[in-house]
Amino acid sequence: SATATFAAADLGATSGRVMVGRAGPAELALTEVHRFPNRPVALPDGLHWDVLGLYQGVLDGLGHAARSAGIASDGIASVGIDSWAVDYGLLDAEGTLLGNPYHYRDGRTEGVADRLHRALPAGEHYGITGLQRLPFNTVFQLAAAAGGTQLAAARTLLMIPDLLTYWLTGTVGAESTNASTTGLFDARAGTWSDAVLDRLGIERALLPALRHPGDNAGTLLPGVVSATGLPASTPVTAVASHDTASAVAAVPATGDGFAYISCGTWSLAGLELDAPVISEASRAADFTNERGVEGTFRFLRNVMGLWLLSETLRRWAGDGLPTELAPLLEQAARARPFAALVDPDDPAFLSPGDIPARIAAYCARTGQTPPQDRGATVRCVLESLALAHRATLRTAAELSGRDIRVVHMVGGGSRNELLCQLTSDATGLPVVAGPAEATALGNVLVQARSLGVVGERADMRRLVAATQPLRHYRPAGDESAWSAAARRVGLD
Ligand code: LFR
Repeated sequence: SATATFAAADLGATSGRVMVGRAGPAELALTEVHRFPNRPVALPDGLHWDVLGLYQGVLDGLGHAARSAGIASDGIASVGIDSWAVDYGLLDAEGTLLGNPYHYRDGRTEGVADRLHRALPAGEHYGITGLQRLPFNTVFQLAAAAGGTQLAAARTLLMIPDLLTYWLTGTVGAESTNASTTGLFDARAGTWSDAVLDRLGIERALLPALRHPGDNAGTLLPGVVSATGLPASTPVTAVASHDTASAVAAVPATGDGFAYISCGTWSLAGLELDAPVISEASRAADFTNERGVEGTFRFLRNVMGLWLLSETLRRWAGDGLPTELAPLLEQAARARPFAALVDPDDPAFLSPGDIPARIAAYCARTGQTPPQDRGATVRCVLESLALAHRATLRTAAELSGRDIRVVHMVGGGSRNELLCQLTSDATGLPVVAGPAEATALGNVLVQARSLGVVGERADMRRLVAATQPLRHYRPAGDESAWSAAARRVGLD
């Protein structure tokens, strides 16, 4: 089967992009045709996504894709959309969006999980969903909205990629990799959980029928055709619409025994499994069992990730300081090792704000001297992340009974050479870094698979490994120094 051209829209927490991807049995190449900022908006009722702006960005990007594919002459074979998980829009009986979707970092879910677990105990909830307890899981957001007028008027809940798909095609569905992040989904059965819905008094009708990666999600509405110049017959394909699921689909692993860290705003660190691991131990360690392509499970934990760095840079930019990354990373590389360490998953770091001040406060609270300059602050963030990567992968191996022989770092953070080297040093494992655009590649590959131009998961991975530039790191330095550092910050 021949090569084909696809459009992949990938929305991240700080920017969205539309890529044109060429894929075939021996070919895989991406071109970015449009990138636009994703800027959350604080309203009096909380922090929101500008979802109309994002949709417009997708339309503009599809217009660019249509024009660039026109040059390649075979046109766009299909369109796919992925984004972060958990967040949703509500539609009323007429299919109109009710209000602006909330940002998962909005503070209104504080304390909600504890309240909800009085109605449905945490152990029982986890036993069904296998989902790690993050304060912003969809189920907790819905509990925070309970009793409000919007939820009362709502007839349909759509996760962000499903909402954008609905605007493109008019079809309603719930893509399964994203549905598995809601806390309303039965991990083993792979369906919405009637047990959870009943216990929480959530109407079953609110949740659309499931779609799976590769399913057809309709063709373009007339307004979309005129806005983009794409033919009306262009299909939208349900990809692994949870960005992490797409990224893991494109991990260039060529054998077993691999772990992955999808490094972006978050570090999603764990393993791909054929069956979920749902036990008291996995719950205590806060491991999730989210759905991947081909019925796989992503057994992982969310580590706070490069959010700590990007939010630090945002603060420094606000102070008028230079925030070019390369010189800061050079200073960090020269800074004294293990001078100050934090647990990146401390809840203090979750909400937007002055991260350098919160790091200093954490250090003061734990009897450490706070980082004295900006290089030291960046070093503190990256070493702390490497320690969290190490702890998370060790726990994943232990809980699943798997051996890890190699760590694949994918996503934008895989460009950060210092983070990759520190992760290799901390884990004592070889690290393969790249591709940085794993999510968009996974998006394209699932579309290509659906059209039969590439094979199954192992073939997709071989194709990524054969076509994308990768960087290799070997563990260096003194392992015992990392053990001691891990003990110091409680990450052993
Ligand atoms: C990564 C991600 C994570 C999810 C978080 C919030 O972009 O999708 O997998 O836990 O964002 O949705």
